[in-house]
Amino acid sequence: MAVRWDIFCTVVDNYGDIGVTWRLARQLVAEHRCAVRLWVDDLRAFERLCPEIDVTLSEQWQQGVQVRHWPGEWVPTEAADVVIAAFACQLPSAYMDAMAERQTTPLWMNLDYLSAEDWVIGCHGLPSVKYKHVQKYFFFPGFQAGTGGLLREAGLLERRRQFQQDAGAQRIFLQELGVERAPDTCLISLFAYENAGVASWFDAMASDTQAFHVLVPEGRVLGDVERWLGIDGLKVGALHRRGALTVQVLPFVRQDQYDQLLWCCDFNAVRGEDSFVRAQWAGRPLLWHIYQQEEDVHLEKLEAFLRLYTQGLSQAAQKAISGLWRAWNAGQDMAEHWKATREQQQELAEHAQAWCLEQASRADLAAALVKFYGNWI
Ligand code: TRH
Repeated sequence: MAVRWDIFCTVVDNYGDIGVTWRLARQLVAEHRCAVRLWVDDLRAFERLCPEIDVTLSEQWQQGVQVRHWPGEWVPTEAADVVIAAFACQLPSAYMDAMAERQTTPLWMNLDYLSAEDWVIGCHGLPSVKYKHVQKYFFFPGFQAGTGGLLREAGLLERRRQFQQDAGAQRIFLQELGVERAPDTCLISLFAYENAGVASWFDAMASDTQAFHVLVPEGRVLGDVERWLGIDGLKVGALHRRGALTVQVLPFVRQDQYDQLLWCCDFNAVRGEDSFVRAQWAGRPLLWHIYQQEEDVHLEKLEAFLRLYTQGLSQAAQKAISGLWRAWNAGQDMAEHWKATREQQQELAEHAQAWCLEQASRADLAAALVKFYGNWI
C-alpha cells in the first residue's frame, strides 16, 4: 500500500507557494510512489504553472497527483499518513479533528520557507505545536547539512547538462518562444518584483560593447521595463532595442519550460524561493530578488545566503556579486556592480557550476521528507 500524503497549500500571493508544493507533490508520486493529494485554495495561480489545470473542478488528477480545490466549505475527509502544511498554512479545523481521530496518528509537518541562516540547522526536525495528541514538526529546507535540503528531481542535472550541450535543442526551444539569439550575445532572463534598479542595469547593458538580450516573462517587473523603454502596455512578444541591449517580453511559461529557459541563459535574475533554487540548478550565475518581509528580515536572509554562496570566490568576485545583489535588493544603482560582475564573469560562471554540484551532493528535499517519515514510524 502506498503511503498517503496530504499537502496543503494556501496561495498567499505570487507563485512560490503553489510552485513549491506542486513540484514536491509530483516528485513524491514519481520517485517515491506515494499517493498524494494536493489541496490548493487558488487554482488560477496553479493554472499559470500548469495550463492543464481545470479551474472549475473541485477534484482532478494531474501527473499522478490528486488535486483538490480547497474552498471555504470543507467536505469531511479521512486524514492521510503524512500531512504537510506548506509555509505554515492553517489546516481546516475538521481536518485537524480527522487527524486526531485517525487510528494511526499521522505525521504532521510544517514545510517552512527556505533560508540559509544558521539557526535553521538547529530547528529543522524539532517538534512544534500539538493538536490534541497530534504533534507537528518543523521541516526546514536549506543549503547546509542538517537541513531538509532543496527540491531536486532525479536526473535533473543530467537533463540540464544534455540540454546545455545541445545548441539545436536550445535554438528550437527559444524559437518556440519567439526568441532568436544572435551570435555572441549574452542571454539573460529577468524574473523579479518591481525594482527601481532596472533602469541603471539596463543603461549599463545598453551602453556596453557586448550585446545583451534580456528575456522578461510577463509579470511584476514589466512596469520598470516599460518606464525604461518609455513605452506603455508592453505585451508578450514585444521586442525593443536600445544600443547594445535587446529587451523581449515572453509569456509566462509552464514550470518545466521555465527550467529550460534558465538553462539557455548565461545569467538569470530570479526571485522568491522556487525560481531562486531552479537558477542554482541551472549552474549559471544568478541575481536574486528576495521576497520582501516586514522589518527587513529578508535582508538578513540575503546576507546569510551570500555568506555561504561566496565562499571560495576571490575577493574581487565576492565583492562584485555581493554588491550587485545588495544593490538590486535595495533598488539602487546597478552600473558599477554590473561592470564589476562582468569583469569576474569567468570565475562566477565556474563557481555557479561548483555550487550546483555541491548542493546536488546532498539528499533532495523530497527524499529527506520520506526519510523523516521512515525514521518517525
Ligand atoms: O512567485 P514568487 O515571487 O513566489 C513567492 C516566494 O515563494 C516567496 O518566498 C513567498 O513567500 C511568496 O511567493 C508567497 O517566486 P518563486 O518562489 O520563484 O515562484 C515562482 C514560480 O513560478 C516558480 O515555481 C517558477 C514558476 N514560473 C513558471 O512556471 N513560469 C514562468 O514563466 C516563470 C517566470 C516562473
